Amino acid sequence: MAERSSFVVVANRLPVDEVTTPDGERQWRTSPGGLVTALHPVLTEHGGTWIGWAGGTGEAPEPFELEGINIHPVSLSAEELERYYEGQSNATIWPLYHDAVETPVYKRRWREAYRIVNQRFAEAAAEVAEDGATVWVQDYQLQLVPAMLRELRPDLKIGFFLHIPFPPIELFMQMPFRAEVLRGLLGADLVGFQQRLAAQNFVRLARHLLGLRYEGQSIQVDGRKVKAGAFPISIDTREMERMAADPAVQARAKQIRAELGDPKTVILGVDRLDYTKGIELRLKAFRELLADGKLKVGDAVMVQVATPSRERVEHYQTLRVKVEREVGRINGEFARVGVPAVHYLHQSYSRQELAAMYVAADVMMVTPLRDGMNLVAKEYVACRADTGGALVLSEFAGAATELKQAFLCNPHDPDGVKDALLRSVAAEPAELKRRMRVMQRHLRQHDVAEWARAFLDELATASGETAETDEE
Ligand code: ADQ
Repeated sequence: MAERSSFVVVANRLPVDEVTTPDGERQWRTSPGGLVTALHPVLTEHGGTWIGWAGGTGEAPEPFELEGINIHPVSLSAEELERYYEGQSNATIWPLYHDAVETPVYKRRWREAYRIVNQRFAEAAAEVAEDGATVWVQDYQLQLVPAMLRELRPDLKIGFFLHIPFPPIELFMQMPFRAEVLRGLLGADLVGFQQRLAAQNFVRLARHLLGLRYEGQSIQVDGRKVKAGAFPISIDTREMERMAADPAVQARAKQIRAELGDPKTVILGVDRLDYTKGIELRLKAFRELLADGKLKVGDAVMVQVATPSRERVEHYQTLRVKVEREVGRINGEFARVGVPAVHYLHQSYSRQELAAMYVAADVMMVTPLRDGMNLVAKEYVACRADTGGALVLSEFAGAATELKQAFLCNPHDPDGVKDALLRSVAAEPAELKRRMRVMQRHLRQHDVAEWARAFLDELATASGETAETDEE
């Protein structure tokens, strides 16, 4: 019998990795990440449980406790991994919710697997939640869970947070099982989004698709009130600042610059290798500036970290080929022996190494075509306590709503991207300092702990039942 908890987090992935110790023993470790950092205090205070997939297929490991958190693994078969995760989550919902920048693929068998797996997560939550517990469901892989869980356990307070954008009505309406997904989300008492516009898309959709009434951000459904709201996620700002100030990280940053040949301008990109991140367009902008003679190899160097991601999904395989072709083309045309124009790193790094790269970079390019938030942009700003460095940021990243002092650009306009990059390269140190300071102040106030607190406070006050049952 699993431990029962008054606070339960339900997310596709558990915040743990299985590692092999030097003496060959298999052990669980918490994996570093903003969500676990933010929720750790709440989870340990309440003897909380985290429900999720542990990685790997077949039978799930038994529940266990790690650093004060009850870990409750959920199983996925190889077929479910392919259909629920790679298929429905990452080849249907992910592209659709990101403005269909890649064509979403719709398959009946993927939807069926998504339902089955969502039901399994809901049942796990129903099993571990105490009477009247708070359950916080995370992200696009689990949108049916709130309603499934409410059906099993009407006594619970259920929150849902979507980490990715929520599309406008016209796009959402493409999805074959659209009403089921919307009803799934409406099972929650509070549905949180990164952006105010996303919350608006959601309430309008509820009226358009299901004829539900709303007032402000509050939807009337089955005699209940469902609140929608914007809760922009953030980072552990202090921790990031501390890491960047660490003498070992500072020394490593100097070493990185030296290894790059001490160029005038180091331009950095750090992204999961994902078609939403605008990696190709950034490379193209850099190539055109080299071709125009506005930037010179040796003076300027680009480092693109592209973290391996979703490698079995076709969209991602095609993207990798395109990005690697573009890197090859740029180096082929512009590099000299021993002086590449672009350093391309298809690898994962430790938090420290990433911080050293941020410290080493003069310009950070974050140019997604669409992004829920984009934490890389916030991490870069937090790492630049020296107030050097410039952030070039797409208007289509959620982060642009907050980081207004970045060099903002429209990623669909190549000339606009080139212009923002050139302006950031040419900016005076005093101007960069002024911009950085304002953004840093913002991130100190709005860190990930504040994000979690704001959501959970709002959920605690969500009233649930209402007297009216006035659906149209
Ligand atoms: P992601 O699309 O994964 O997140 P992002 O917010 O940038 O995008 O987060 C990526 C994280 O991975 C960052 O913390 C970054 O430091 C880390 N990372 C990237 N490359 C790495 C590498 N090579 N090695 C080690 N770490 C690396 C989704 C949404 C975003 C939203 C977040 C959180 O798509 O819009 O901001 O969730 O809600």
